[in-house]
Parts: sequence; structure tokens; C-alpha cells
Amino acid sequence: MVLADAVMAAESIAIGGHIRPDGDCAGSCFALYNYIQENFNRDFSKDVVVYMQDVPESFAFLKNSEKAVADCSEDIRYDLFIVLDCSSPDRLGDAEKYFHSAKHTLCFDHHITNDGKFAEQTVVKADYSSTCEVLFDEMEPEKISLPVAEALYLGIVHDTGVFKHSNTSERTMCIAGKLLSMGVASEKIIDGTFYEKSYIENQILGRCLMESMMVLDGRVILSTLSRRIMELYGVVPANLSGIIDQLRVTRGVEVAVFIYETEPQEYKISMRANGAADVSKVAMFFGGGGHKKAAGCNMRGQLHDVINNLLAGIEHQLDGNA
Ligand SMILES: [Mn+2]
Repeated sequence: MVLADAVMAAESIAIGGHIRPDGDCAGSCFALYNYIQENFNRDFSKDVVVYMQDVPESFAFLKNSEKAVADCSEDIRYDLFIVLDCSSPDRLGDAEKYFHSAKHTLCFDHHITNDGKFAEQTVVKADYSSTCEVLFDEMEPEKISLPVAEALYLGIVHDTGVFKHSNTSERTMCIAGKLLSMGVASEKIIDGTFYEKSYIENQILGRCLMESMMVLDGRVILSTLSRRIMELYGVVPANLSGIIDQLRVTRGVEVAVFIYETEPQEYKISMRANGAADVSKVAMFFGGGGHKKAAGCNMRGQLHDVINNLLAGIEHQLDGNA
């Protein structure tokens, strides 16, 4: 076992994931932290640390998440640095320096863009839903405690969009099933970390749905949000994350567009496609990027010009043009 051998040989271990941690990043980091502490560090002889900044409040249930270290000012040389859910070391943020100074490095990931070359040993499984799914394979099932199972489950739930995205395989469901059998409170994790919104998030979602427009013969739904309205409700961009997904599930819609103002006459655009349209091509045309079914870009100018230009690009895509 790559993991057990590396951990047993090290006295000091740092664990790091990517900046702006999502469910898979935080889940994999604390699953591994707790697994090491419970199985390899009973006598506390090893110094084990998770470097993570801005852990979302909803992930606070993860055991030991309050021990995440955000400050990377100290110069420490670790025996082992374990990178999780990162396809390159610059995604580690401030903790990157500990990766470079560590005596040994190990990486577990599922990103297809991870070339497997930056760490000494790398386990990349690009057909796996999540880093948590990759980690499960590295762990001995009888050594997985409930807090470790919960953390792994969080990562799988988030990276699969609650078992919905095409990365959800039979193996994913089997692993999730095993984690459930260990006592994971599935509903609490799914609702509490994925679907739950604050009151203002629900208010702004409602407002954006109410103000949305169907355009291009109902093939496209579009909603815009000005800074003035954001200030009125007291919302920040992080509060807007689910709006595009709700627009997308409008019946008959092929492309959903959500635009919000970031600065005067500057806009951030998110797009989602249901059908064959490739929104990454539209986003790329305007200097952005993403995937075929989920993409985004930034645009400047008068809002009506931004909308007109964007819709022209989307219409071109809907007409089957490359
Ligand atoms: Mn991931």
C-alpha cells in the first residue's frame, strides 16, 4: 500500500488540498487526517497537519476540521507532504512551499489534467468521481471509522452533484453504499452541505427566478443581477452559486444563462447546457472557458450589449454551428 508505507516511514506529515476548498478537497483532507491519526498515530508520535484556508462553515461537522492550519509563515520541513485533489502544486496556495521543501511527496487525485509528474509518487484515477473515491481504495475498510466515512461521503456527494453527474459509476455507488453501511448520515450531509441555503440566498434565488426571461423561442433562459440589487439584499458572489442550476432545470430550456455585475459595466457570466449546445465554445469566444455543459466568462460594456452579444453566440451554437 502506497499510503501506509509512506505514512509509517514519516514522523511529520502535512496534508494539503486546493485553494477555495470544495467538498471533495475538504472531505479528502480530513478523511486522510483522521485515518492517519486513528490508525498510524495512536501514540501521537507523529506530527500531522492539514493546511487549509477558508473552510466553508457547512463543513464544520468534519472531525478535526477546526484544526486546519491557515498560516503558512513558519518554515517547516516535513518528512512527507500529501497532496489531495490538486492537478498541480500551484493549486495548493500558500502551503505550496511545504510541498517543495518536504523530503517525500505523495499525491492522490482524479483530475484528468494531472500528469502525475510533480509528486514523487502519484495515484491518479481519472475515471474516479472524486479524490475521496480514490482514497477509499487506499484505505483498509476495517480501519475506516465513522468520521472518516463521513468525510469520504462528503467528497463523493459533492463531486458527483449528489450522484447525478456522468462521473457517477457503479463503483461510486458501491463505495457510497459501503460508507452508508458504516453509519453515515446521508440526508444530513446532503442537505446540510449541498442543498441548504441561507435565508438571503433563497431570497436572491427567488428574485433571480422571478426576473428571468425566456428568449430565443424558449430555448434559452436568462437572468441578470445588478450590484444595486445585490447590495439591497446583502449578498456576495458566494451566495449565488445555485441560481444557474435552478435556471437550467426549467422545462424545455436548452441553455441557461446567469449574469451578475461585478463592477460597473463588468459582468460575470455562467452558462449551462442541457442539450447538444456546447457552451464552452461561447465562453471561450468571450475569453472564458469551462466544459461543454458548464462554462463561464467575464464581459464588459452596457448590459444590453453584453446580452445581445452573448445570445448571438448561443444562437449560433443552438443552430449546430461549431
Ligand atoms: Mn475533486
